[in-house]
Amino acid sequence: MSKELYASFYETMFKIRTFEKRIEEFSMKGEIPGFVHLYIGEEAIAAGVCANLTKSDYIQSTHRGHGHTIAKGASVDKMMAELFGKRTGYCKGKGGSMHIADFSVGMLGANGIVGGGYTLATGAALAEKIKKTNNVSVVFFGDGASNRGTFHEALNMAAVWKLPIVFVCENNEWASTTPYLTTTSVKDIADRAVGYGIPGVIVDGNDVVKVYEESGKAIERARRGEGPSIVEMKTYRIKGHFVGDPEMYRTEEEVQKRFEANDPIKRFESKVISEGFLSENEIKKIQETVINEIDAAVQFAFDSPFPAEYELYEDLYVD
Ligand SMILES: Cc1ncc(C[n+]2csc(CCOP(=O)(O)OP(=O)(O)O)c2C)c(N)n1
Repeated sequence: MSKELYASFYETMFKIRTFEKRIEEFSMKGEIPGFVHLYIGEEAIAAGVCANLTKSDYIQSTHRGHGHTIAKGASVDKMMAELFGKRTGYCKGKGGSMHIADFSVGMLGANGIVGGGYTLATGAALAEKIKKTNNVSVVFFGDGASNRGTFHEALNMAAVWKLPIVFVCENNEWASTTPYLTTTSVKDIADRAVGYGIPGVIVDGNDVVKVYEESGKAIERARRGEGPSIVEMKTYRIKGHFVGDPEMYRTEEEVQKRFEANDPIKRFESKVISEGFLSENEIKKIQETVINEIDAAVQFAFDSPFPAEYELYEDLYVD
């Protein structure tokens, strides 16, 4: 563990948080079209996992994908423009929050289909195995998504062929309005690994260092050709399922209590200060740089044009 690594964890988590807060603000004002699912409170997972990856490794994301995309190194300018529906965005403003991809940094895509990512990520891992690279593929998924059939199909194939893939579960205890224990057969989703003869580990998903270390072991195992693992990150969904969710199914007190006890950024901040890795001043500097970067992204989105009407049917098919 080095000062640089700790600073980069902090920067990534703070960038995700700042991005999400701006998106929430504009979405509430009705300036962002379409559904938006926020990653606030889960930043340590994307930051810790992606710190183990290079640009030639792949990730496959979910409907709650902004954090993964930022942590993998995508442009916040193009993300912001996409969310605002502008022509300079990743999908020329025609895809929105759940369709952002950037192959240049190994980000294969967010996915509006719950459980839609497993088989794509498994395919990417198979391709890397056939090409004999040592790249790995990581698929993020929620507790709700672990009950889809695609989860089990992809796990079985990845285990049988020892593919270089890691299944990272973000167990935030909620699948939309449903508490996961009412719909999931096991308390720990990592236990499902036993059925496929692969390792399954449970990690405090709000501790970025633990996330980094434990996902790192699974990623290195996959890189060595020893096959897939499930890494279950225990976390909690702080915001509504989507921006605007009335959240009739839980109390504000419950959410506040969980956030105060477990905010991954606050926890990491106290750790790095008390252990002497970063000073308060250094943290402030990181915050200022990040806020400027996100402000510039918002400005970029504001200044960019909407796509023209004639572009509506473009980019639907390849030649
Ligand atoms: C196949 C499919 N079924 C249902 C939905 C509607 N839906 C969107 S998100 C969601 C809940 C997903 O929960 P989870 O996988 O735990 O992820 P989280 O939202 O908690 O990050 C549902 C049911 C969908 N998008 N796709």
